[in-house]
Amino acid sequence: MTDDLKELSDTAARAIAAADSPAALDAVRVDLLGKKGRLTELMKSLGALSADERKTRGQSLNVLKDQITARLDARKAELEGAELDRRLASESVDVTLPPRPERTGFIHPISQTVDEVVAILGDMGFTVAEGPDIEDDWYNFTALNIPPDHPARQEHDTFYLPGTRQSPGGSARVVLRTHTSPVQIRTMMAGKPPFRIIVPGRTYRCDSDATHSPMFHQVEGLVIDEATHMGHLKGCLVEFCRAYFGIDDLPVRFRASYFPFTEPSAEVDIGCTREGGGFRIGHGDDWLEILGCGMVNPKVLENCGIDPARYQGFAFGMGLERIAMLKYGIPDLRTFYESDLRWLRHYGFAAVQQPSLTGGLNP
Ligand code: 2NL
Repeated sequence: MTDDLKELSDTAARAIAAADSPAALDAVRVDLLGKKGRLTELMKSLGALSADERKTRGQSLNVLKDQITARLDARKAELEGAELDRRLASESVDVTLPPRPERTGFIHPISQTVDEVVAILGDMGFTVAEGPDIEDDWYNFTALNIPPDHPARQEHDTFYLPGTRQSPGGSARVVLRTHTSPVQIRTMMAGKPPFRIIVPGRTYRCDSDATHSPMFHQVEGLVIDEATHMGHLKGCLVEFCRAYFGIDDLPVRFRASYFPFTEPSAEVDIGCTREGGGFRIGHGDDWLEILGCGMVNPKVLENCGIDPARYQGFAFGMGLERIAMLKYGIPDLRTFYESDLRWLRHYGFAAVQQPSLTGGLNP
């Protein structure tokens, strides 16, 4: 290679190494190999040479061109790699960042309420159990000691689906569950005591007006063990009410009641003051009913194959819409199912923080 070509090779190498961006490198390429590039011009001047000179110089120019092209390619790959590293570093997704104010998703108050109830009762040792919405009348009524002529069993009150199926009591009619209790029946039949479960879920009744929806939600709880007594029921539910409403000294009273599946049975009221058309929860001379409970009827245990001489326990049930409306001041039951985004933005919850006793039920 002649001196002038060696010099061009060196300048080219320096210019390529000095190019610090793909654009700068492209400018170097054009300056060397473009239509009017320095190497291109040298190629053009070959025509003026003798055949012999043209051959040797032509070979040298081709070697130089290959060398420059290789250097350009290598530098290009280097710059692109660095550029990619820069982008990966600056554009990486930080999954721990809190959501921006423009977040659009909200947790529905029913889901929030389920999460809160699960956080409180989960802390006491309950686990969540689930079961089918489509049941039969043995699991939904018979096993629960609800007599054959009970009004709740009438077509008028319960959604019956076509057909029958085989169930532990023989042939049974297919129904949409009217409470979540059949899940507790299934849990007791499938396992061995002790049981400590809560069952949140959808329930269905033929009822539709300002305060009743044909589909609504319940959460029920069940504790079965060898020495479980009414003191446990009271302690558990007083603690639950106070934690759920966030009022340490919330007045709670147990009022005798009747359910076929519990004996004795009670309804639980919390203290409130009525003022104007509404009320304030926490103190005062009035009471507001919020749940039903009782000691599980021995007949129910027997129906599930559990020896009532050895095991006993308590159960409770409440409407999720009702306790959500009371806590969050939602005035109309029907709005829960209208899927109105303005309503959800108003009553919904941020989709970040799960309710917990330590982190807060509704942070
Ligand atoms: C209410 C009252 C209640 C139960 C539900 C239950 C379940 C089994 C056995 C015994 Cl498997 N009891 N559940 C007990 C008492 C009350 O619900 O007012 N619910 C909205």
